[in-house]
Amino acid sequence: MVKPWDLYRMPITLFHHPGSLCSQKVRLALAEKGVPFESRVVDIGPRAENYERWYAELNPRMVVPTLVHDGRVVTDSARIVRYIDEQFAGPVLRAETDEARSIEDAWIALADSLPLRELSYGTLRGPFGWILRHSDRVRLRKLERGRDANPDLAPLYQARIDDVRQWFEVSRNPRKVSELVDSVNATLAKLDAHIGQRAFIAGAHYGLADILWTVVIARLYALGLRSTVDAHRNVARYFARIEQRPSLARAGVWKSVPWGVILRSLFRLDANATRASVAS
Ligand SMILES: N[C@@H](CCC(=O)N[C@@H](CS)C(=O)NCC(=O)O)C(=O)O
Repeated sequence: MVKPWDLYRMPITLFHHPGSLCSQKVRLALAEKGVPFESRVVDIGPRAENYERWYAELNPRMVVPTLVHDGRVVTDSARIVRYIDEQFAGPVLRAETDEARSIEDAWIALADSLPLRELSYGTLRGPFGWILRHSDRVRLRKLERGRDANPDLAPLYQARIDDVRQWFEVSRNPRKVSELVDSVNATLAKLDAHIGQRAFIAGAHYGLADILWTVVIARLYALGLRSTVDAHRNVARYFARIEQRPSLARAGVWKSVPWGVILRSLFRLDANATRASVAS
C-alpha cells in the first residue's frame, strides 16, 4: 500500500500488464531495489490498448513494458532493468567483476532470446488458452485501423501486422510449439550445467541475470511445463531457493496462472486504473 510520503519520491511511471513476462522482469527489479513507481496498466489482451496511437508514440514496437522516468522513456525489459539498477539507490544488481559481468550479459541475452511469447500463447490450456490463440483477428483489425488512421505511423503498424501474423502462425501450430519446447529444454540444460552448485548466475549476489531467469522459470511452471523444468535438477533447486525471496510476491511473479488477476484484467476491473504502487 502506498504511503502519502512515498508519492513525492515517485518520478517513475511503469506502463505494464500484470500477466506480461517482460513486465514481471521489470517489476521484480523495482521490488529488489525497493523503488516505488506509479503503475499504469496497459491492456495487451484482445482489447490491445498497446496498439493505440498514444502508446505507439511512447513505445514504437507497441509492447509492454515502458518506463518513464523524469521525462525519459526507456523501453525493452533488459534495458529497463539495467537502467533501474544504474539510476536508483538500493542493492546493486549488476555483477561486481568484469568476468562476472560478461557471464551476466550472456545469460541476459539467452533469457531474452527464448521464444516465450509464442510458447505462452501456444501452450496455455483451457478456454483462456483457446481465446488467446484466436485473438489474432481482433489484433489485426485494430492494427489495420491504426495503420489506416495514422499514415505517419503506417510503417510501425505494418511491422506489427507482419509480426502478429508470424506469432499466431507459430502459436497455433502444435508441431512448431513442440519444437519451441525442445529449444527451451536445450537452454535449460545449459543453465543446469552452469548453475551447478553456484548460488547465483553471475557473481556473489542475486543480480540482473537472476531476475530475468526467475521470471522465465516461473513462467515455464505457469505454462504447465513443470516436468521440463524439473528434469534439470540444478535449475529446479536454484528456483526453489530463489522463489523464497519476498520480492516475487510484491512484484506479482507467479508460477501458476493467476486466474483472478487475468479475469479482472479481461473484464477491465483494474485496467486503465492509474494507481500508485510501492514495489518495496
Ligand atoms: N523485448 C521486449 C519484448 C516486449 C514484449 O514482447 N512484450 C509483450 C508482453 S511480455 C507484449 O507487449 N505483447 C503484446 C503484443 O505484442 O501485442 C522486452 O523485453 O521488453
